[in-house]
Amino acid sequence: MTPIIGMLGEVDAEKSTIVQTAYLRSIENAGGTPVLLPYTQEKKTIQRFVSLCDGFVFTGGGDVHPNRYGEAIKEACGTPDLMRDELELAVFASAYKAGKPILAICRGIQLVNVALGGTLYQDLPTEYPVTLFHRQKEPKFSPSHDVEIIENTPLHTLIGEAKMTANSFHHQAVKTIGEGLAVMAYSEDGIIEAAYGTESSFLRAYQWHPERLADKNEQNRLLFEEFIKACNG
Ligand SMILES: [Mn+2]
Repeated sequence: MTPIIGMLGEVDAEKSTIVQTAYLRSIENAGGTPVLLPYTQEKKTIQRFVSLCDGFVFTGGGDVHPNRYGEAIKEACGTPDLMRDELELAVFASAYKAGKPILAICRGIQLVNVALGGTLYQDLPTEYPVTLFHRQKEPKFSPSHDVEIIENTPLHTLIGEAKMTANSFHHQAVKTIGEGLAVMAYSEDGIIEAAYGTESSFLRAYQWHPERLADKNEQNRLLFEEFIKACNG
């Protein structure tokens, strides 16, 4: 039986839930069966969804509201996604407590970091001396800046190299890291690009979009294969 992977997608103004096919294809290619949680405020639905799924993917999208990490919203912050914040923080708390594998991508790393007590840069260009374009102009399937992998981390064990290929579509990033998380990759200009859970359950979080690279790039494909393997365990 293939593991059932619970997908957290974008919620639009009409409360429709959307997930981009690149995420679904990456999960399917790695051997998982994706299912999407439609937007809900119903606690029972969330609990049943968490018990049903073998693992969870928190996908990209809009900004987490800064009040979730104790800051007033600044002008350069994007429009916060309040419905997603509420739903995803509830799903994360429940899934994390249950010890189920979690893969967090782009907004996902930010959401997970905030859920674990960390903070974010609300807007990199106005708050951090970036020297790279973290909002690349090239298409999503084109690599941009590499990331530098820290030794003695799960990513280093998985990839077996000091660098890997990434793309970059973010204006926010992790500022202070949450409790139970540790950094496993930085960009050349010092932005946290990947983190993992140091507690017992499998938790991997990436600031870039591996789902857009996995088709053609073995390193990025491995991220999904590692996750699905954990969900099978
Ligand atoms: Mn980046």
